[in-house]
Amino acid sequence: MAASPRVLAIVLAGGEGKRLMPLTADRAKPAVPFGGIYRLIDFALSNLVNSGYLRIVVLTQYKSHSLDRHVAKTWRMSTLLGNYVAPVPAQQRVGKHWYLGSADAIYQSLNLIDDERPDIVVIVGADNIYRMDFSQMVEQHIDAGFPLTVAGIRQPLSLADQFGVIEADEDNPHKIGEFLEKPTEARGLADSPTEILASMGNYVMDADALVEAVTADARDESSKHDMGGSIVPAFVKDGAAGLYDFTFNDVPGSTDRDRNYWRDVGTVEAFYEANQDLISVFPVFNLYNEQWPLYTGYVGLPPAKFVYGHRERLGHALDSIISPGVIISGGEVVGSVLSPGTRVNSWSSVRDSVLFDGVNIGRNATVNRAILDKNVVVEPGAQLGLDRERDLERGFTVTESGITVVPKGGVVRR
Ligand code: ADQ
Repeated sequence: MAASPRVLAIVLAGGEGKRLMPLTADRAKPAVPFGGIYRLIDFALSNLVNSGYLRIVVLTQYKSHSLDRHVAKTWRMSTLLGNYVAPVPAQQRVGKHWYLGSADAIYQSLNLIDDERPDIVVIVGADNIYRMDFSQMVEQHIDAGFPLTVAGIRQPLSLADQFGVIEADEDNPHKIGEFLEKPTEARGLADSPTEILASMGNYVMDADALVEAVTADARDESSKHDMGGSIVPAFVKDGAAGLYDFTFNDVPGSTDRDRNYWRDVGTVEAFYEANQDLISVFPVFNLYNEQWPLYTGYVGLPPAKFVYGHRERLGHALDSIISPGVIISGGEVVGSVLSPGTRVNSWSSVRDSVLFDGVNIGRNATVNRAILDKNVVVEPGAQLGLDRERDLERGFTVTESGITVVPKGGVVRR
């Protein structure tokens, strides 16, 4: 292989995100807003770009309108040097069906690999929050010599059924010995019985091996046609899968606290927790690392504004992230993430919550441990997140740990 291989990146962005409902009722999971100004996909794309990989195709599928618009608007690059971030909708090139799974999505888009003729393909999911230098993984991939390399990270044993669970080869730490996709039962690691080694859903592959594997998989009618469920197990069975330990990934500017932070935000609970991770005083995920910037769309809004309000309740926000275009007028915001254009009016209180774009909190309203989707209106005097039964009766989703979710455009009445 050439000293400096030609790399194509594929971002798998077609997942339905059922467990993130109702936040995915109207948008693809990678387009879900996160951390005020970002969308989930911005993290994967920022990592690729910062790693120096500037030829990127984004495979989209379900409810992809807002995702396509975001990618096209935010991530358009000068094509002068042959670089691009291109959203590619389900092609139906090889049959009248949508993508069956992530391996089928790649199979249906093989023309992109034909066009680009890469040596190596970096395949990443679009729903995780982290910083990672993929070039370090590519380096190990080339050195170790396996046609497929899977990135692994330690995760709690209790989450084993949500991940591909990896066991390293006994003699070679850079090789996968066993792999089970979302097993109902798993055993902990020898040196840490409460943890497993989980696949991060990021793969580096030799391009020819990828083409061969997804083509063979497409012919196999018993296959689930996804990377974790079909392609990875096939390589592991042949003793041909490498393992990249994310612990060794070193991103410039990361702190002891946030080095190797990675969250799968597949559920509402995990999504909420990851938002909270941004706002602690010493955040476990640091948005302010300028050596590995996180890019997103410029919203073109004025700066955030805090209005004095009334003597007994000054407009303020503490331990919170406040985006452009927000006006906090005589209301109180604590422990929350506010997206662009939200309004918080007099005598209201917003605590431990995540507000998407354009949310309006009326006077005297109280919002506690809630996620409010785009343009939600909380009427003056209304209460949310204080009485689980009441929130359920009003048709809102309430998670096991008591997070209330109000869907896009919802109205919270008094
Ligand atoms: P999941 O995330 O559950 O597990 P999957 O639903 O296949 O697996 O999603 C993987 C990625 O592919 C996501 O970014 C998703 O949006 C995208 N995707 C899914 N179907 C697609 C399709 N048809 N077209 C385009 N994109 C599609 C995976 C691995 C596990 C691993 C976890 C880590 O299978 O082994 O542990 O990721 O989060």
